[in-house]
Amino acid sequence: MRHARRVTRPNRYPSCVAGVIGDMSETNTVSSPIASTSAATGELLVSVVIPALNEAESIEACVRRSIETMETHGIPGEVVVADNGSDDGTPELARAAGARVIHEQRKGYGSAYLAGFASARGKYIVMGDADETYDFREIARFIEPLEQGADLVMGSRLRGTIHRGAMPWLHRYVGNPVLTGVLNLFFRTGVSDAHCGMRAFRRDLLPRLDLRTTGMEFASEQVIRSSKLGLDIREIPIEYHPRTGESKLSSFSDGWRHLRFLLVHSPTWLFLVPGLAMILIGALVGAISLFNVPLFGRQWELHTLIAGSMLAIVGTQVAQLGVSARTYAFYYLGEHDPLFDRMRARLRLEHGLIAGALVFLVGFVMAVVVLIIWIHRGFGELREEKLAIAGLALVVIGIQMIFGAFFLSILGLRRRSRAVEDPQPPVAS
Ligand SMILES: Nc1nc2c(ncn2[C@@H]2O[C@H](COP(=O)(O)OP(=O)(O)OP(=O)(O)O)[C@@H](O)[C@H]2O)c(=O)[nH]1
Ligand SMILES: [Mg+2]
Repeated sequence: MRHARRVTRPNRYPSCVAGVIGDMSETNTVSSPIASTSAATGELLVSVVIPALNEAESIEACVRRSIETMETHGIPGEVVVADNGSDDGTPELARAAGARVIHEQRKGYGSAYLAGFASARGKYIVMGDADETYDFREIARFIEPLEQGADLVMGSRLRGTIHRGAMPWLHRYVGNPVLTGVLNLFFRTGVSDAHCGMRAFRRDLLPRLDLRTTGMEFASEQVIRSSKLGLDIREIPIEYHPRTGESKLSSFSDGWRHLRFLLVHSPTWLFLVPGLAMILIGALVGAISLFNVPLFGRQWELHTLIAGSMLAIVGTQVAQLGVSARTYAFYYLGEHDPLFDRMRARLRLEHGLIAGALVFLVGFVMAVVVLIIWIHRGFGELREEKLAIAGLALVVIGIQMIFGAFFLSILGLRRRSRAVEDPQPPVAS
């Protein structure tokens, strides 16, 4: 472990990551404080859960190393191997090495972990791959922060050491940093290596974490859910070694599953940010054309206005989906959302209806002006396309806003029926 280093630079993510624990040499002794705690309570302190799919070459070493490490540190523990129908003897080898093997029918890394967690009995669960990439002699380093109050301890390969050949270039410099960057942009977890497979957490948190994903995106789900619950997440730098056996990770399909998971769990970034950007750009572009503002030395005519109107209409639809998704998450998924909560207290259905009606009215007046001009010209030739297009866009947007407001109100019905069952102080509807 001599390459593992203590990270002394200022914490980049002060919001969640409470600390970076130092080098393994500090804890790799028999007199570890962990030993005395567990001895005092007599409970099973650690379950090492290892998902394994055809890892015959390495599973024994992983199980043995885990058991030896726990013995060395006096940690009462167990090793659970979660198998998914390996056909190379992995379960038999794991059992012979001292693990309890469980079989999960549903395929996937996440499914295997969920089954392993369900059968684990330790106070803490240590997670790690069956391919010798992670060093199970580091178990004690993961447990110590948990004993000091952490909820989730993440290994960080990017802050530790990635040995030559351990991670393909594409994952090292593109996949992992980009997906971790997106994850932190969306969810502000403060974790530097969100896909690191070696981690440890308190088992009693499982019901609150409510993890569900079945594939490799399970790694992201656990970090995001922990962060959303405001748990104490800490990181320790670890080493990452070249794999034994064949990788089960598929760069593009698993990368896409991760990205898809991040998007569908962040209505703000999936809908609201692009929707509002489209409305803003559409309105700006439309106004430049409608009011004949010269830009870049030329006038912007009908086609510009059509493009601007389209952007504004589509943007309104997308933003409205975002507001609906956040409303849904708030009422049905129990997600805490301070901004939404503030808006909910101030805005009623009627506010949405009035805003929609006003936008509709402006558009309608534009259409009436076009009609009047036409009548004045004796129903002759009419060249008021700009006013007609802008009016049409505003009428469409206004109608969308009116029905969108009703839809939000329908989503909120659940809150009202709950209030009937369990009377609470009145809140604005
Ligand atoms: N039971 C079970 N285990 C799986 C499944 N998919 C992956 N695993 C295990 O999960 C761990 C992680 O998979 P890996 O193939 O190592 O993926 P990775 O660590 O992201 O990629 P590498 O860097 O190539 O190791 C390994 O122990 C696999 O054996 C699965 O469908 N079922
Ligand atoms: Mg691996």
